[in-house]
Amino acid sequence: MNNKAKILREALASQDIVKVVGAHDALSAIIGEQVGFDAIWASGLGISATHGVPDASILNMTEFLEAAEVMDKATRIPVIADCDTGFGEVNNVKRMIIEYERRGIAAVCIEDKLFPKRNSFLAGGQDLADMDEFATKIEVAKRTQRTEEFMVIARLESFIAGAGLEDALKRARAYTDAGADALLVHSKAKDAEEVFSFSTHWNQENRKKVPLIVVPTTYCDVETKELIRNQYRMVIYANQALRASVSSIQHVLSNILKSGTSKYIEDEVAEVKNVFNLIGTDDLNQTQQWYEGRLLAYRESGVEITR
Ligand code: SPV
Ligand code: MG
Repeated sequence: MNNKAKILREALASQDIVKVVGAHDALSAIIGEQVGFDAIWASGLGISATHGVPDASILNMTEFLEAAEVMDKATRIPVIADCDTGFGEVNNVKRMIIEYERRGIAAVCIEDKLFPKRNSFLAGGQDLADMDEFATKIEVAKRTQRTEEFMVIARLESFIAGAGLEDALKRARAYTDAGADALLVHSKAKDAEEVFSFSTHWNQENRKKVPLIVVPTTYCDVETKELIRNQYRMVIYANQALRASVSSIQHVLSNILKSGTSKYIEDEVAEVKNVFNLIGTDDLNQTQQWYEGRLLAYRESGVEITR
């Protein structure tokens, strides 16, 4: 059984909307969990950025998987892995599913663009994958998974590529028929009209009702209650943690150099104690204390530790 996938499915079944935060490393995932998000999005952009490379299929599957696993191990909430286009063709998707599922990742998301993909917000055109080829990737993914709970999310890039609502709906039908457990409807519009037009049309169709997911980056003024009203069941704040750390580090470091002291930014940065708490230092100390007490007890009783 995949416990975290079960948790994710239960959240989808019981909550109005599942709130997911994009993370780029273990620490951002820990903070996301601490402030109350339901799940982690192991962001392709975030992981690429922490490696200092563009979000353009530069890192390989193993590098993305390791980063997602680090986030998973550091938290108790489910991790949804951004797997770009599935790292290649159908046999790459097959291996991807085996590896991600084995490491306890709750869900993977693949997008219907061509390899090598480019980040959806980059200027210039985007090349969509052939619909039937992508549907077959989804089908092979679902046939490959070993646990019932593991989820495969199909990401629709029709709006990103400028292909429009009809294309998005047609692809959504093909991908859900192929077994997709959820649909991520991506958009880089300035408002949520596009993604809302999709959900309105999609929900009018008498089809399998898979959960719909949004990533409100460019239409950042949309509110959770509007997403719920428009039948979205999961929201991913994909890159706000990454952008927050970039702007904060830029501000703090340049201030230190400019002013020749770190005193002006001292009140703005987290205390070291706060960092210690986030990375489980209390637990480490407790284990050490327990160990020392135990050792003393053995020594005083004269019994040798044999186990
Ligand atoms: C990511 O976080 O890598 C995503 C979401 O795929 S976005 O960059 O917003 O397209
Ligand atoms: Mg991505």
